[in-house]
Amino acid sequence: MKKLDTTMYFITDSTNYSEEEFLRRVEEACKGGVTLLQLREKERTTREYLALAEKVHEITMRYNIPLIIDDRVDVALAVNAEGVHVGQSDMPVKIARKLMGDDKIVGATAKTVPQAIEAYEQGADYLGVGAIYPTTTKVKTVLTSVDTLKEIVKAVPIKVNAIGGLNKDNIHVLKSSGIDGICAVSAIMKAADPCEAAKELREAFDALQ
Ligand code: TZP
Ligand code: MG
Repeated sequence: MKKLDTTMYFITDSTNYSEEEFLRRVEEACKGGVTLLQLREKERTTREYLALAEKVHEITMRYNIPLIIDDRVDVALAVNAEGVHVGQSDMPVKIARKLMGDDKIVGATAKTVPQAIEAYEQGADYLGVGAIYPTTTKVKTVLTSVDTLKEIVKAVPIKVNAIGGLNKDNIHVLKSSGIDGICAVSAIMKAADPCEAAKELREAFDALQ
């Protein structure tokens, strides 16, 4: 059975960290109650992505947290990660699903209801919807309104997470949106204490339910 709990979805960004510090932060976040972790690397060569993915997977497996690889089905398969996440310019969900098989997690980015329905119909297990707020993380994205997020939640039967600029002090706008969880990069990655930050974010999300 596929284990999929998207409640506290931590997406990593190794920019500006030594590998040692990056891995330490990843492990601290794992201790703080992250339920799903995505390795997201935009600048690395395939070989570097692979090497880092292996190291991150060693950590996530110890904490029983599924590892999702951003963009790269080949890297996900090579390290036997638990899943892959594809955006609108990446491998289509249908092909990612075919390559990954039914036992793996396939997640997709959706910014509109039609994109959400298409991703669901092609076999996505969850959707990341946003950006809800402007973000400082390097990403090509536009803002998605909370109203659109709510429409997406109603339109598809799979898990839906909000993403983009989210932190413990601003997620109240997501109350009653029906989402399954939140995705965060900076709020955890750049925190003085990533373990505490993950815990606090999770508590703030749980308090909305
Ligand atoms: N997709 C939409 S916003 C975003 C991605 C990958 C980045 C979210 O990063 P942060 O730091 O949590 O705003
Ligand atoms: Mg992508």
